[in-house]
Amino acid sequence: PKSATPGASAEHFAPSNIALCKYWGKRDTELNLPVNGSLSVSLDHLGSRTRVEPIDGETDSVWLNGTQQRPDSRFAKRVSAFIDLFRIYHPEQAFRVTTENNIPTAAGLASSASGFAALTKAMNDAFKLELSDTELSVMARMGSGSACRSLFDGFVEWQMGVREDGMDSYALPLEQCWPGLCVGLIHVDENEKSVDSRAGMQRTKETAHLYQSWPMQAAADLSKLQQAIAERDFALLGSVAEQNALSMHATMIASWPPLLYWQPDSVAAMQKIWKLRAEGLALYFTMDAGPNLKLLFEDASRGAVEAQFPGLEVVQPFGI
Ligand code: 2P0
Repeated sequence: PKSATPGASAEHFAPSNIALCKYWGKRDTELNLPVNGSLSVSLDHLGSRTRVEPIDGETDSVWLNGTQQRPDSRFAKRVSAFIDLFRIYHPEQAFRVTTENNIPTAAGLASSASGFAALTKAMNDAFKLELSDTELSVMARMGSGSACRSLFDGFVEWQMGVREDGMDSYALPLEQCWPGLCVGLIHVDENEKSVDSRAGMQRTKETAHLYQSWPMQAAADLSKLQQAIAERDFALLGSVAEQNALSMHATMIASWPPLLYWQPDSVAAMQKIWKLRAEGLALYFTMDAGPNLKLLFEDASRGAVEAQFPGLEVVQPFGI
């Protein structure tokens, strides 16, 4: 950051994102530097709206979905520590931070990604820092790794980088779009998960020998996804995303204590998808650190998919 003026109020929206090649494991836990590159698609209107207002007093006041968070809660401390990164010229300035998510919190729908991305944009305005998109992505990454991807719409690649200071570890939007691509959200279970992604990926890296093969899987999947997007090859996109998600879950299951985010309904949904696919429906899934599946299909199959999964919430990141 160059210079800064005393804080002003600011408000921004950032979309949630679903990774087709997952971020799982850090080479630096302080800076959120990933072991592997990842690639996601942003969820258009689903995400977080975050407002920051300078306030008198010594402590930040953090509100999430209408509820004030205790100052000593993990969430409020994480938000305040993140604002400290922007507060270097005005360390005394406290803020009220208000975040509204229109997605289920902590159910594998990455609300921390959209939340920290929106907060990054709001703090950039509050202190009139005029950071570039790349600098914003670096800052968002330090709040939550996947947040660096939520700065952008459409397909987004997070380049892992090689530098120790992390200045080359940020996300970039891909130029390609894919009209008609659909992401369907199945709500298996919206309860808070017991082990969050941050702890889960650390446990996996420390305890699962299987994790050693993960960087190779991710690197191969990343380049296949780039090819699938460039050639608009849906079978390739779907199959690579599904295998990548299941490979990540294999490393989780091989951790100790084991990390199995699946519920019986998650497995039932997988079996159903595999059966439908065998019958000719072009339908694939991905999953994050939670029990909910995200379906991948194209607009031409939307009617058939919705008939099989009543109540499905469908997002078309690039329109029809
Ligand atoms: C992803 N996940 O690529 C992967 C797939 C969850 C499973 O990025 O510790 O909340 O804040 O950097 O970003 C969720 O991890 O972790 C995540 P931190 P984050 O979407």
